[in-house]
Amino acid sequence: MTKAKETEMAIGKITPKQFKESIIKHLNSTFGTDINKASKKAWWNATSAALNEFVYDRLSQTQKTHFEKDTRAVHYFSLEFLMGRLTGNNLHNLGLFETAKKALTELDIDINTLVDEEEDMALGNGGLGRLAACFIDSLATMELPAIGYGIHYEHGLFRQEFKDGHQIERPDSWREYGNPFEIRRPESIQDIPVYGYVETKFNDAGKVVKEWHPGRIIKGVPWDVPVVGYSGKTVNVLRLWESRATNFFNWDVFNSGGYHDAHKENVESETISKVLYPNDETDAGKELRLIQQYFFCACSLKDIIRRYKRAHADDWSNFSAQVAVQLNDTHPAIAIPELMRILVDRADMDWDQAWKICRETFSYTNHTLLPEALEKWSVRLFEKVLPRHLEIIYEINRRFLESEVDAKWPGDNAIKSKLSIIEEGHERMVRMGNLSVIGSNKVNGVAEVHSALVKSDLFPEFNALWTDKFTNVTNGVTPRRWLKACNPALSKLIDKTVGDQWPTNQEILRDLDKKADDAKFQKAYMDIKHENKVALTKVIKELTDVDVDPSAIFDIQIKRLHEYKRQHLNLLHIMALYRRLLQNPTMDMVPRVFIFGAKAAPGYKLAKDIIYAINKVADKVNNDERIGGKLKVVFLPNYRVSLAEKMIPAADVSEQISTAGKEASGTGNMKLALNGAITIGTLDGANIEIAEEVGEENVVIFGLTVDEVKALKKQGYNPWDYYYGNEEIKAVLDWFDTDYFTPGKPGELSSIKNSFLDGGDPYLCLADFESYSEGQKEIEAKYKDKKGWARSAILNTAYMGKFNSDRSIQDYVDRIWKLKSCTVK
Ligand code: 8GP
Repeated sequence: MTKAKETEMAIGKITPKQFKESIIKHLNSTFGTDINKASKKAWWNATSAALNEFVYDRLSQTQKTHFEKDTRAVHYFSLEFLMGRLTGNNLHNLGLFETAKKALTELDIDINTLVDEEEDMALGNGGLGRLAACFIDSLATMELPAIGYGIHYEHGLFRQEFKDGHQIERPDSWREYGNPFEIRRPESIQDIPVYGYVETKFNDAGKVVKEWHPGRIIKGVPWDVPVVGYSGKTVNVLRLWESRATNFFNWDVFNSGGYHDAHKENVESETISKVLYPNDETDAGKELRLIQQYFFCACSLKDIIRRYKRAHADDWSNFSAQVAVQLNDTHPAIAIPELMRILVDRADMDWDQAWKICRETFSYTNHTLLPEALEKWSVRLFEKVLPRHLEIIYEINRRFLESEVDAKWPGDNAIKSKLSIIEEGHERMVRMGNLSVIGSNKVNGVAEVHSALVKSDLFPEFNALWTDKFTNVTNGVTPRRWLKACNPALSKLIDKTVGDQWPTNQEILRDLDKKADDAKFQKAYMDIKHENKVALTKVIKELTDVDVDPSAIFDIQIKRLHEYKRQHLNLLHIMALYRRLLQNPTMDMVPRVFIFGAKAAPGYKLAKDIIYAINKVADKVNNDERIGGKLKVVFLPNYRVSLAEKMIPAADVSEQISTAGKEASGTGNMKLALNGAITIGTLDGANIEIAEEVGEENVVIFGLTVDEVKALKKQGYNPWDYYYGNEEIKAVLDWFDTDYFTPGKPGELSSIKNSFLDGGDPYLCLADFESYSEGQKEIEAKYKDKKGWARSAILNTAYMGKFNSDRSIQDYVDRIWKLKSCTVK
């Protein structure tokens, strides 16, 4: 049976006419309007409600089956889930997209306009959060029992605007007018303690016990977002916790005239789920952040235990056989001492037995090696917010150092202090990375090279202690969202060529290689690329008022703004190209549009300066008639999942130019290559594996390798050598000090030049510049060979099977979770 057929059976047959009737019914009886006066939002709401009829049915079937079969499940703990929009995704996964499209067309509504009504669910910053979203899509698609746990932020990642080229942050109010894809579950509310003190006392049996007297209780209200697997058979949930005050209103205080005081506790409690921290790869280090982490972990563990007890009562012996918890980075590491607290203090379990359960339950994924991202909390703060957890951490640490470390390195205090969860120093700190490794059963990095560096550079002693603990799971992306839904024309061409089974078995795309040299197929493939570029051209015009030519090379860099990702290396090269054009306006050059999308953390000054510089260079270049439109630069504001879905299908070139050793994996690199963009990249993260899979002749690799970066740093890197050694670099850097791009305001861009020179160029942009510039020439030469380019693009689509999130999830299942799929009737 084909997948399409199975889907049809799973959700029951529904005709466009029936779907249309359902939409009208919801318009009338759910939203109190009618087809004559419904707003766009009302149409979208009614369509979502019609769609949800199928979702809820499958959701309860799934939950019933998992309960009856008492399945082992994985619980994905993540502070971030960058879901994007759900309407189109859920329609596709249920096999209802075409049906809905027809139904809406009959109602004179364009489905693409309709789905644009949905705000992105931007409960994440970047790679880590989007990976979590791809993973829960795969888990449901592969019919694996799984729950995502996170925070129901009232405001997701800020909305970015540009004002005179500067980034301005505005609040994101994604659910201001409600959101049809979440269900509040008041029946599963949890009470969470924080602050207070610990009392040591004797219990009736004369044993020393600890009692935590919390200073405050916060209420956790769960919201469930259904996660619809492709084919719609399994619908798992993403459970997100909203914080509320327990004493909703303090009437005593209110009656005595203290209105503000009465509100105070309310406000403080609700602040916890108010807003997502907008930092990507940096540590916020704030009290509220620690409370956020504890709040969602504690709610989730209570929820898991409540569910476990329904089937197993007070028998804990099966707990770790039933429950796997994956810690998405160290952010949820506090779950480890929390489970210990529940087992030892509440369930009265003996320490060793509790510790065994903990270690069997948790696993930890590391997503970055950047030191500024490795979380540490001051002992002082811990003592204030989570006093009992601090004691438990001390005890975990004492036992670990005295038994395991001392057995391996007897008397070696240097190693002990390195592996200790507590960092001694001026301010004593709790190292969440060490806690995560010590309390987990497996630790994984997210691409081969990254996992190797986790072992060799980040945790070498831990690796010596437990070699089997460390493993790799290379990231992946869901082809349902990142090809089928976002690139419908290419998907149809693929369906026609290799059949329609590829969304659940991406290896099938490999068969496209037979068509890579077929002139007719090449034309069809490149025509679609062109149409996607035309569509993006309109978006660019709308967002920036810049006209770009769809026959130019669309060269795209989309990712968070960070020095290590080197958007400023891209900028240096753009300025060099511009300069070459000014010196030689008749220079033979394929017109190129450089397209950026990136948000900078609000407190990251240099990142914001880079955005400003790109915008200023763009203004100048785009309006300079001397260069005859050969070069355009656009920075699209408010980069987010839904904008990525419009940009990726239109990309010719994918910029993956991080300093080698810094980008753990990257996932945008995978989405772009899957949609036929040619990568220009360093040998970093998953780029290395992409090059292996698609073939070195179908990517352009440049720059220093991980080992060369290390060697250069060791030998002493001096950016001034490149400044004085390369006339073009010098000229471009000096340009930043002038007012050429900021008329009347010289020096506005100097911070960028300074970062390269006085700042020491920590990410080696100058060292890699020449090689990058050569790489860009290679891109251009390749592009001129139309047939060769089409072949490479097709082979990129064909050979990306490995980077499918279903494969990643299968690796997690095999190497870490040992989970079995479960068919839902
Ligand atoms: C990112 C990595 O930078 C990226 O290479 C990788 O593909 C992605 O994780 C998924 O594994 N890391 C983060 O987004 C990250 O560390 N963010 C945390 C601070 C929020």
